Formats: sequence, C-alpha cells, structure tokens
Amino acid sequence: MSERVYLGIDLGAESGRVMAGRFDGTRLQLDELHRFANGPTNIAGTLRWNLVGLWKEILIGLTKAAERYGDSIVSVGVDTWGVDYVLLSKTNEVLGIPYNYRDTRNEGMMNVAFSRVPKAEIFAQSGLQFMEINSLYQLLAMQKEHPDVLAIVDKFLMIPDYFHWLLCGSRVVEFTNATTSQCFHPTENNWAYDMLNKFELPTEIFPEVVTPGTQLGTLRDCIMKETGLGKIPIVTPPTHDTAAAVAAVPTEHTGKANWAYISSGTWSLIGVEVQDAILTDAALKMNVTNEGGVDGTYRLLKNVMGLWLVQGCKRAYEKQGRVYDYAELTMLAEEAEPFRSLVDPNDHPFLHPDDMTVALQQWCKDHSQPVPETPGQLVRCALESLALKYRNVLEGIQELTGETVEVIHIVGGGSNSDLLNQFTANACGVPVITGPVEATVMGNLLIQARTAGEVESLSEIRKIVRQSTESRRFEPQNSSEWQTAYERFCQLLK
Ligand code: LFR
Repeated sequence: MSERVYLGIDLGAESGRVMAGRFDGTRLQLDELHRFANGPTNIAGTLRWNLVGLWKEILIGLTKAAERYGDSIVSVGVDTWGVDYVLLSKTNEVLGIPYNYRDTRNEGMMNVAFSRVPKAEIFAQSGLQFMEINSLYQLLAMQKEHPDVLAIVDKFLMIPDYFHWLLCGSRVVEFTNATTSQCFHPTENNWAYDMLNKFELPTEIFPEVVTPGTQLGTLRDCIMKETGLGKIPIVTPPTHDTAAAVAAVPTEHTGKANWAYISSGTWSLIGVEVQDAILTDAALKMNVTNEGGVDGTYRLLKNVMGLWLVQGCKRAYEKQGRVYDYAELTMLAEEAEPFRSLVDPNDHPFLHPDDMTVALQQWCKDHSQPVPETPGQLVRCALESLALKYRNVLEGIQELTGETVEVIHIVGGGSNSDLLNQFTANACGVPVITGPVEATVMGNLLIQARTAGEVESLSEIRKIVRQSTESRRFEPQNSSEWQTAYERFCQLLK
C-alpha cells in the first residue's frame, strides 16, 4: 500500500504541534511539522487563552504540511485539553476571550452549584468527578459575572470544536470532550438538559454531539488558498487529548478492566477502560470520573495533579534566575533522601499557586513534616507523592470495578521520566509498561485512518501502535519501604 498522510493538530496547555502521520497500512510514523508554545495570558487579572495566536501557528504548520506532503494528505483533525470552551454569537463572532480553566473565577463555584442542585444529582446526571475547572462551574461563574454575554450566546463549542469551525465551519461538539464538561449525561447520551435547566443555563446553546471519527466537512477555500492544502476532509478525532491517548495505549487486552493507564503530562489521568459509566454511590464518594472514550467505552479515572508540580518548581526557579532542565531536576531528585516529605498532590493549594516551591513547603510545614528546601528534595517529594497517589486512586478504582489491575501503561510525555516510572511500579506493586510518548497524537491520527477505511477497530489501532513504537517495562522494587511510605501517605490524606 502506498503511504498516506494524516495531519494531527495537538494542543496542550504548555505547547502545541502540527504533526503528520505517515501510515503504510502496518506502521504509523510521525513527523513533527511545527511546534509552538502555549500558556495562559493575564488579561486584567484573569487567565485567558490566546486562540488567535494558536491559530496563526496552526496555519504555519498546515502550510509546511502542504509543502512536504501535498496530495498524499488524507485528512486533518484537532485534539486539545478538556473543559474549556468558546462561545459564539448567532453570526459566529467569538463572545469574550476564552478563559483558561485555572482562572480563579471558578473558586467557590462548586459550593454555589451544590446549593442549587444537590451534589449527588449532579453526579447522577454527569458521571463526572467534582473539579472546579469543569465547564459547568465556569458557566455558572459566567452566569454570575457576565449574564449580559451569556444572554447573547448562540453556540457553546469546546476548544477543539472551535478550531474545527475555523477549518471547515462546523458547529458541533465532539463526544469525548463533551463528557469533560460536566454538562453531558452519561447514560442518556445527550446533554444533561434536566440538570442544565435546574441551573437556568440556556440549553439551546449546546450543539449536536458527534462521535470521534465523524467527517465534519472539508477545508475552507480561504485556508486552501493560504496554506496550499487541497480540499481535504476535516475528521474529528477523539478531541479530548486523554481520550485520544487512551485509544492509543498499546495493550493487547480488551473488554476487561485488568489493565490501567496513566496519561502522563501536565496532568496524570489514571484509570481503566470500562464499557459503561459507573455511577454508584461509591463512585460518587471516591470522586472519580466517567469520561467518554472511543466506540462508546468509558474512561473511569481520576485527575491527579501530575507533572504540573514539577513544571511549577521549574518555573519558580526560573523566576529566580536559576534555570534547570527536567533531566537535571530528575537527577537531583534521584540523589535526594527518599520519603523525606510527602504531599497530597491534589490538594487545592497546588492548582494554581504563585510559586509551587512555596506551596509544597507550606503544605509540608502545615502537616508537621520536614520542609523540602533543595530542588532535589522538592522534586523527589513531588514524584514520590504522585506515585503514592496513583496507588491510592488505583485501589479505589479496583474496588469499583471488582477487577484486579495487573499492569499499568504509562503514555504521554511523562513516560519519559524513568524515575517516576520506577516509583509508580514500586508504589503500585505491579509492572509498568511505558510508551508511546506520542499516544495522544497517534490516537488522533489513527481514528482518522479508521474513518478513511484503513483501520478496522480499536484493537487494531492498538496493534498498530505496538507495531510502530517501542515500549519499556519497569518491575516493582523495594516493596516494604514503599508500603511503609504508603501508610504514612494515607494518614496525610485525612
Ligand atoms: C489533560 C487534560 C485532562 C483534563 C485537563 C483539563 O491534558 O485534558 O484530561 O482534565 O487536561 O482540561
């Protein structure tokens, strides 16, 4: 078979890329066409996304794609982080500069929501974990602060849907990302209209929801002219980056929740794949999430604060003029004393602190532990705490499914951290298999290839990922030290 090329636009909270995937029917090879920085911009004390800037970079990437691959390009699709959205007027004007989910307007909005609709009812109608970043609380903050803008909204699109609109004019929301909003019903397979009505949110703004793999349209003429691309189809991947990454986990298992994944990056999303959302009281109590996956599967998982903790330390040192790269920070952590101090990575002070090093230190002080002072001590504290949190989440998830997890697949950029990979195997007591680093973009591209008829099923997608990438295995070590540390960690969670 001759090589066919798919384009994946993959935007993360820290950086974005335009990637080409060359597929020969057996293997997918990636080519990074363009990479650019991303991050929130401070606008009058609020955090916003610069979508125009991102779009400009995407156009540069698409132009490079046209130059390099021309007529071999089959289709293009966009994935990004979840929960954030763009509001369009009737005439497709963007209403307000889209917010970044870490903006402080969401603080306290969960309690406001619970005073209007009971927490258990919100869970029953959304299946989602309670996090103040969810679109629902962002919309409620908007209802309070900007009712004038909300009143003229015609359509709610999530960030990748908006880029699809820019590419082809479609005004739909893709399923996997819709399920991150906490506005989507997990069993009715539609927006949670009853709950949204109770919040007096305008239900007519929520558009049609389409499944991953749907062809949304073809490239706008003006973009063809600007980039040199042909009239290619726009095919929506699983637009939620975590959903795309889970689709590309190279597991051979199917149908059983006996393997777990960690999609590791700014966040660590840890969980299992299930056939139906789990909406029991126990799930509510554990504050786990049911996010939609490919082919109607659900991702039963929990958000753990992830490498954001280390990124925050790195940024804090940079502000002081001390520049470290991740490899240096990891080496210093490796040399530091084990289990000196531990934190609950998911505690609120770590969501958006002014200085992550100070936040970690304060937490340790407040919990009567030695205060981490050096970069090595701080990063070791972050990584050990993450691994212990993974165990804690996995124990809960296994209770919910009744299945024993036998192996953990770590995918995404965080799988490059061998120290965290080993800590994870040690803490959880099961082997860890790492890779691919590029799971998200592979999931994006291979769902497009499936729409083009080149791939048949989710298990074939995973087989192609196995054939295209190398993985590594980490066996658990030092189990008794980690057991003692885990007991200490559980005390700190109380
Ligand atoms: C990971 C991710 C998580 C989501 C968080 C915020 O990039 O998409 O799954 O909870 O970002 O959107």
